[in-house]
Amino acid sequence: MSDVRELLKQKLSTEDYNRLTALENLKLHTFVADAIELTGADSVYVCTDSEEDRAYIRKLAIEKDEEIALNIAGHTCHFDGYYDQGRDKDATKYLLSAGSSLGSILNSIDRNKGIEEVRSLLKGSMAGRQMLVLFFCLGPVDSEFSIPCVQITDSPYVGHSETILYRGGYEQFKKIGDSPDFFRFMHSEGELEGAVSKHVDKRRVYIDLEEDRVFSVNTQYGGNTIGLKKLALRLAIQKASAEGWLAEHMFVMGAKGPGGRITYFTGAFPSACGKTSTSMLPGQTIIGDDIAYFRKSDGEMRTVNVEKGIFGIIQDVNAKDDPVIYDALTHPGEVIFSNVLLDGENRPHWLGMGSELPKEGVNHSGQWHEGKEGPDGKAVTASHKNARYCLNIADLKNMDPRMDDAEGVPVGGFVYGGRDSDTWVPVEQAFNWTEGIILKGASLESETTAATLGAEGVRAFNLMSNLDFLSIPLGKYVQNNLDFAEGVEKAPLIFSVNYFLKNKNGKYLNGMGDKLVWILWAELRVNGDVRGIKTPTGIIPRYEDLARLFKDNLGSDYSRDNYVEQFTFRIPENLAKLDRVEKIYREKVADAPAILYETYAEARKRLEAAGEKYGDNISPLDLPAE
Ligand code: SPV
Ligand code: MN
Repeated sequence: MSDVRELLKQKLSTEDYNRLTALENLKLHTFVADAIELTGADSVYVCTDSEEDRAYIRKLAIEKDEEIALNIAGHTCHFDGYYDQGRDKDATKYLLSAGSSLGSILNSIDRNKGIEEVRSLLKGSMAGRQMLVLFFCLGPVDSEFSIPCVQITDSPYVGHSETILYRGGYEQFKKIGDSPDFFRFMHSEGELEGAVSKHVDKRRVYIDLEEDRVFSVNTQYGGNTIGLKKLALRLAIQKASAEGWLAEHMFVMGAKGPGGRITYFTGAFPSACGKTSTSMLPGQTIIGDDIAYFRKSDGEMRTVNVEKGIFGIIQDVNAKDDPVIYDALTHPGEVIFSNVLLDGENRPHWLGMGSELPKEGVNHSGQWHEGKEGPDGKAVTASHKNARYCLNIADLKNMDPRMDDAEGVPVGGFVYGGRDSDTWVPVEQAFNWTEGIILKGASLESETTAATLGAEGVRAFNLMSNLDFLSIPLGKYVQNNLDFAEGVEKAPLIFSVNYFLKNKNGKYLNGMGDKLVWILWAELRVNGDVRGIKTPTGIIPRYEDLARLFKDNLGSDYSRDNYVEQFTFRIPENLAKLDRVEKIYREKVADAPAILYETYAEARKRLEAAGEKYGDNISPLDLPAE
């Protein structure tokens, strides 16, 4: 104890020392002292929840050229390196001790070897730099959901992003006293070239499940560095599994029903598949767009947004399709843009923003002009496909008033969706919780996107859209989801949605705005207001209910032909999908629960019987009423 205090006293200014030791937590002090010794930081800044401290981090980000001030007050732009534009799945690994295993799908490395490797990369990485120590809280503060976190980083951009994305946690740390129950994140961007990480080939994100801590080095991209985001989700999934709650890659939004009724939905979509825009549907309210925790209390399933801000994909955000975000991105307020195109007057531009793009400017590749090729010989688009914005949900006009409710909000429905060009209908309700978790969530597939490094457009299995973040064996995770409805009086209904369905000629069958109607139909279902039509795998809407919802909410006439084309049930594609996912479970998920195979077998029987009766493609008009 005295050694740790001694080192902190030597390295910290009196003020920073007093701030840190006002939190009387030995595990915390030891973590900071170890980081100082390891990284060789010159000085340490201990950030409290005060506005002055946040302002200091913002200023530092600009002074260090990690952010550029833009021409609207409060707006800045950050660039990540050319090869550092998404989550690096290959370099992200769990540190596992001999004898423990997470199954063959999850990426891991021997714990001792991994710690040694990542610590050697972190060694001396902050020489000549100031180390930032920041405190946050996952979930609302002073709540059963709260998880206090400490982030160490040498990147003011990472620190700044976190002050936007997470609730302050310095005061929360005062309340936990000497408790060891918090998450720790240590990040260094490593050696820089200009203002970007130089050695991305030595990028590492190592997750230590035994110690609830994560090391990240030689990278700046948010998904690899912002500890409280996907790094904490991995720790939270393990913690939730041990404690009997759920941590999910889900938005939380309020859908408005008749008479001003609000029904809360949570939804899981792989990155860049419409998750944020669903959480922001026009006329509805948002609680969160990315990560939700779930707990049960008094027979009710309740949820909170783990975050308080959005780190969203900017491509295709425009005044017509995403008016609420577009408004926030074009008015004064705190916004960090990343990997967009800046023109000569420091104005941000991005693909799909609804206006013509400049022919030249500065982007993640440096000076850019139309037709430019990157160092890898690939055409460089004006903005990167995974370019993002980071802002406070409180700055959006549609924030739900219960955003910070320490008790969470009751969950009416779960929604699972992916990029699926040929199988699922636009919306379908599962027959019950078990079928929903297995046939919808656990069977989710999606075509890959620019949110992760690597090839795009490849159909990939991604259960609950949470595969990238699972830190427990897959079968156990599915079982936890199945069990979670136990003791809940009215289990949420489970829906699948598909915004990406195409016809046989490759044309999208739906407009971007149609998702509002699917969610409002789900809202009516949760409240028992409309009847439906039975398919082999669930319940789909009747034409007349959709026609009314399209008219009332989008002012459009929804034709019966469109309905029939969109909701024609495709038997061979649905069977092929079951074959694909079942094969993955059989070959790669040793602990898959038996009920999963039983449910697949039942669904297959129903699909085959329907195929025999009606043929391969079944018009919804031929299917029986519920
Ligand atoms: C996602 O990719 O799912 C995101 C952004 O929400 S990241 O922080 O990269 O995970
Ligand atoms: Mn996400």
